[in-house]
Amino acid sequence: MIIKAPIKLIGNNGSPYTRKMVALLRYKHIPYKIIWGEPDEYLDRNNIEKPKPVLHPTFLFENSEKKITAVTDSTPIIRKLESKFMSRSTIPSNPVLRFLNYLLEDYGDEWGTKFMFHYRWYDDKDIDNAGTLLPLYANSTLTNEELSHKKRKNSTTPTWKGLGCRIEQKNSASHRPMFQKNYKHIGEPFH
Ligand SMILES: N[C@@H](CCC(=O)N[C@@H](CS)C(=O)NCC(=O)O)C(=O)O
Repeated sequence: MIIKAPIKLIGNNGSPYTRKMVALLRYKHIPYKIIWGEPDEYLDRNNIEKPKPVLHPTFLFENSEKKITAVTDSTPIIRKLESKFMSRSTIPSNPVLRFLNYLLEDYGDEWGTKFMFHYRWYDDKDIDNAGTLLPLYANSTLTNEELSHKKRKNSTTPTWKGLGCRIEQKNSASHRPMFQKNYKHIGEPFH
């Protein structure tokens, strides 16, 4: 994999992982070019083989034959970027701190987002808000029909199944107390 600046990625402003990676690129002063939109649609339009699964953000690197390769999953991508762009490191050199850093990152990635997605997709007013904002973040020139179609798709498709927070939870509210309790619990140290 050839990693060279400017780093190209496709993402959405409402995606926490996109925000995480843009923050990292900015912190490390790595030049980047972000394509705001749906990675799926961009890859189709440009005949680029899709990673499995396609996620926000999707990075576009080159392989050894200079072919564009779409790559996802922020944690290993951060480690790849660190090996190429060493200044302003985000990975502690001390092995104990490095482990804690990895643990916190993994907790944030795998669990912090569960609360966020739960609150985003649980109540009708939140579904309506996120269902409207997310497609418009990706493309602010959508027609009303296109926006309605995307909103319908968002509120009926269990998009978040890989993240353990599905739209069907609306019908089975069993996880809600756990999300609320844990959300308050992790917020406590910051109050
Ligand atoms: N482990 C991945 C997770 C990325 C992820 O789940 N992104 C969400 C949006 S924030 C996503 O693309 N979900 C599926 C979808 O939108 O279709 C990472 O760290 O990059």
